[in-house]
Amino acid sequence: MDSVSSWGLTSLSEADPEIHDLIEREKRRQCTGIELIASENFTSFAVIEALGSALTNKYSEGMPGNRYYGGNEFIDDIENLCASRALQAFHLDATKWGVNVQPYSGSPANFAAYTALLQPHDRIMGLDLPSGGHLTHGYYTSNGKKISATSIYFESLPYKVNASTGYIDYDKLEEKALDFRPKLIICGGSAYPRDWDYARFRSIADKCGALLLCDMAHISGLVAAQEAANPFEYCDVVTTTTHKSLRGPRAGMIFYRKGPKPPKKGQPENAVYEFEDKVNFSVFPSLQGGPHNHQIAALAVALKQACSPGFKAYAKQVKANAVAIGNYLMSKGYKMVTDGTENHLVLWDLRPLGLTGNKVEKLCDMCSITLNKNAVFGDSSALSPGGIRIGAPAMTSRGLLEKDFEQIGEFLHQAVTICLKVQKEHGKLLKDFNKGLTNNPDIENLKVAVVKFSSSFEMPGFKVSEMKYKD
Ligand code: DSN
Repeated sequence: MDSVSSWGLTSLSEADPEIHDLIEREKRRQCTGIELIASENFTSFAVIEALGSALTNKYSEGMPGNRYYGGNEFIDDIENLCASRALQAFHLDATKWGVNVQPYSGSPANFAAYTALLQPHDRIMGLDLPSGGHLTHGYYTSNGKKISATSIYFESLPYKVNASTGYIDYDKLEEKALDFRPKLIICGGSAYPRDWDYARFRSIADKCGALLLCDMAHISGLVAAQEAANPFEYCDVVTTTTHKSLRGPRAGMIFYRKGPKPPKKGQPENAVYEFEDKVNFSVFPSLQGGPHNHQIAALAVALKQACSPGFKAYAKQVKANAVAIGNYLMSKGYKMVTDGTENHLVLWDLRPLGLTGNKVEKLCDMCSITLNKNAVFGDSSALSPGGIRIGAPAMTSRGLLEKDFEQIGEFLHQAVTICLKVQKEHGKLLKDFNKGLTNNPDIENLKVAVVKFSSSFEMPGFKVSEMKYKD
């Protein structure tokens, strides 16, 4: 065998220069670009340090104090600390709420929650993907192709946004729910720029005897900072990823009610919530194996940070920045879905310009602006969505304020202007449009301006001075 020091103690740059180099290139991309993907963020050095720790070595199936392997005394402490910080970060009373911090990420958390709450083929209703919902809320295509396992194993009927306002059509949801009688209603989405009327969801769920689950993944940082309506007030179960506006590692959590149920007609006296065992059993052994303890420790770190006054100020600024960029773009005459935002993102409807999300995403990528094409309600083709989604969490983590987001709005205005010019000169077909992108001086000039702008801001998570590629 090789000596331990030769295989086990060499640095990444020595052990695997290829991967090290690619990581360094990615770090440069992150520092020099403008990151606007609404589900992304830049986490802290402390979180990254915990992620890259010896905790990755340990197996610990089961729950703290009740594991299938030995050697878990510190792992138990870490998981218990993480869970108690999770309750604290979301202002929850430990006698009324519990949390499982083992889900690997958001989609596994959602499937575990459904497995805990539902039987195969039970009915679910979530916001349709083209309306801003998420795949794991029961997505299938309009021609019936079941895309998400949540529509393969459960019977799903989506609700939608109102086509002219872009807001959730609560009246239609109620009408559909009363006919369909779902066992579970899911609120929360991935591209919805408005807050959620949880009281209305609860009332609809109660009318049809459904449980109410909120997937707060996108807005969990805002919820923790009390900068968004509180889903815990009305929902039975709340799931989340932890790497979006919460700014933690990639992981997931499932919160569930516990303790006595409030008295209700037709319910036995002293009834208690029975989610705890079901959720824990569903995460392990039903769906997952060993928890990712490095993620759980990193999440504990992020949750500690989320309890700080600085995080509250951050969440406020995320919202202010999203409003600032939305207003700037609307002042240029562009159409934002719902005419603005109440959270961390804006959804830009490009259809009035005759552009597609694909084209704008591609051109922005070439200018070091990272965002994603996104369906806008009423799109005729799912393959060619008519909008782009713009999120504020990541760049706000780099310290940007409203005026900086107005500058980003100006860059986007320039990008769209170039797109229109290329389309006019080369044609609408993607293959013709693409020809106009190569060696295009407008794109090159915009990229230079974007890189100069972005490089002037601080970067959390790693030291720019230690990067291999600095420009
Ligand atoms: N991929 C995430 C998003 O972009 O919204 C959701 O899982």
